[in-house]
Amino acid sequence: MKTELSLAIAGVLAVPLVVQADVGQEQLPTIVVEGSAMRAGTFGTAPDSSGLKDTASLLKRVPGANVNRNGPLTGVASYRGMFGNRVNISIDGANMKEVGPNSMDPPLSHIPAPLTGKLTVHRGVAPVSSGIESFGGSMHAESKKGRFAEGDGVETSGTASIGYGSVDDGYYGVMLGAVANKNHKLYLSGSKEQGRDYRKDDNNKQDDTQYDREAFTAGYGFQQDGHEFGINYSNNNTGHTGTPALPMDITYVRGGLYDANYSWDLDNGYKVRTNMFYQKMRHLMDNNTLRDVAGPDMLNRTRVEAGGIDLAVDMPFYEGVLTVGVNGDQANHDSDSAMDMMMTMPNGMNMMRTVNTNFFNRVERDRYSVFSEWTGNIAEDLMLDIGARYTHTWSDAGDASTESMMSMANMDLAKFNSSNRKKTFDEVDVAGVLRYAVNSEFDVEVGLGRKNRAPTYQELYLWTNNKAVGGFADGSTYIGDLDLDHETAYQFDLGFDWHNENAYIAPRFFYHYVYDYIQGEATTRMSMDGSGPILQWSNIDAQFYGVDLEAGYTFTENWRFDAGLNYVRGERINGSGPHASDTDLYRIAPLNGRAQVTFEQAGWMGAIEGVFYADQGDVAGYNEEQKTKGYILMNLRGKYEPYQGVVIGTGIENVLDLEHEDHLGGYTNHNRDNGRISMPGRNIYATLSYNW
Ligand SMILES: [Cu+2]
Repeated sequence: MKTELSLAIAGVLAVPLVVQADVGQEQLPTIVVEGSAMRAGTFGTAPDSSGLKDTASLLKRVPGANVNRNGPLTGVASYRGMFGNRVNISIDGANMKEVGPNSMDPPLSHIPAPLTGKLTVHRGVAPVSSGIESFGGSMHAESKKGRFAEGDGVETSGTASIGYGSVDDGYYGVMLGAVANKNHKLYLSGSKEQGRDYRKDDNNKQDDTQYDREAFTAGYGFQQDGHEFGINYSNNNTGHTGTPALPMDITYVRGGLYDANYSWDLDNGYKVRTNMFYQKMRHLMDNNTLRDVAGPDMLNRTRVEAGGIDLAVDMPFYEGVLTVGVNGDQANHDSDSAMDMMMTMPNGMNMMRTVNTNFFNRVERDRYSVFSEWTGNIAEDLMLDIGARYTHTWSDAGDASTESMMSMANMDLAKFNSSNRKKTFDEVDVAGVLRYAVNSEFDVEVGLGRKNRAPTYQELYLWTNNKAVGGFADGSTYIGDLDLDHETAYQFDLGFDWHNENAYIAPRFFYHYVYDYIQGEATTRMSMDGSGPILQWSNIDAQFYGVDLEAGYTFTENWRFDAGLNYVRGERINGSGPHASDTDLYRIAPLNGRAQVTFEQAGWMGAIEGVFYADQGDVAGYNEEQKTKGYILMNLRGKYEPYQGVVIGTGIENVLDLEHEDHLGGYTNHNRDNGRISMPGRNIYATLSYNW
């Protein structure tokens, strides 16, 4: 049994029931759900239009997962009600840092979906080996890298793919080529995606949803006698791209990720795995290139420079494998904004002036972590995966500055610059999963965990009220708090999995209690734009519970039915103040599900898919979250493979052209008064791909 991410330190020892949902041809990213009953080809057997969007779109097909959609390329991963920095995400083994203080470039947006080879999601309590701060879950995306030759000669491999979608007149083109023998591999890829504002119904477009991105990767791989080495560079150049749920749009996100890994299989169960990354990105956003808003023109220029190193050793221990590892990373953030403001000059005249503010100056957040994990059989039919991790987080921020003449901003600034901003957090994570094969058709799994998360730099260092809060998109204005504690979650997960030759059903129940959950609390300040009280990040207590379920039935060789259902509830515990009785947490997906009937025969495939979202009335009071109406969408998908490796995909999404709003989407222009952003109307799409 081979680890899914053999080279990344985040690699997990494969457990007996890792099921690989190999979604048909290689042109589609493979979705791997660790510890899932998801059968081969459950959802996503047919090419869909997600090739025109980011990898995060794939999460809608993963039990318990979802996407906070802040823009066409800005999909923030959500898992069982937790999202953003609460979910650990690695890209090619690197824990990438966002250059945007408002998460305009969440990690899963770094590699376009057509260049993503595999997305792995840990279901239930994520093992400690899956990364530092796997607080709300753990996900790993890997880019396509070509393959080594199987014979003695030189072989080439690659992918070429194009696609078009009508709803936004969007297209993409992707090419990856690799030349390799059985020991060496060189590869190069490039992609381009572009689309206009999408149609939300017959006659209307949703403003601010155009997108434009180019990406390329290049790399080299080596394998011989148990040694594997790889070096990879991935570059992302996102141009004018809307993020309607945020106060500004992307003018650009530019930069790249260097990643190198090495592993050595020493036989007899011993293995060494290392991974290293370095990343440097620049970003510019503004509120007047793509959108037309009342109020002052603003722009914000940001930079990130980050790096990390991981090392793990696997060794046989009792009847299983013991892994011991260290992880560390560092990130440096800077952010400067400029706002046009009317100012009263000393002579009494009013003049429009540009006011510069250095919001985040030499902000640093470093993590040092060690872990140990054991996986093996403790009895016949009884598997245990148990681990512990210790993490030390250190963060600091340099002096901020502003040209603003507002007295409140200058008071905040003086207070921040005279405060001690060096913060350290020490955290111990533990996770254990016990899996019992009751018989060949029935498994039971119990998971227990204690997971921690240190505050983000925005939660600590946002020294005056602002909306750059990690893609929260709730329309509110926030202030940071230098006295925040880290969050500690106690997690319980119980899964059942019945399966026989023709059918499966696998429900999973979970309960999480979170001490010091970080959420906004009202201050006495009122925001100037009428969006209610200014909130400050604060520690509260919270609980999450719910169930996610997957099921399927194979009628005949050609006909199949698959379905999934997700329910999660998040509540504050022991609240006080004006919203004490209104305890629901923010941005929790309503009850939702999907069902698909698939027909497959001799190179042809067709599917009808129904997606359903219930009303969401359990909304957060503290940030005046708005309720949403439920909806049902119908999608039709087809696929035809005329020759080996050539796949034509086509379909219609939202066949009935229903105007609908997603509870996890935000408000137009980050303003609750504008109502929620509409999701795309009917989309007719076609894709063509060739793999060799
Ligand atoms: Cu931004």
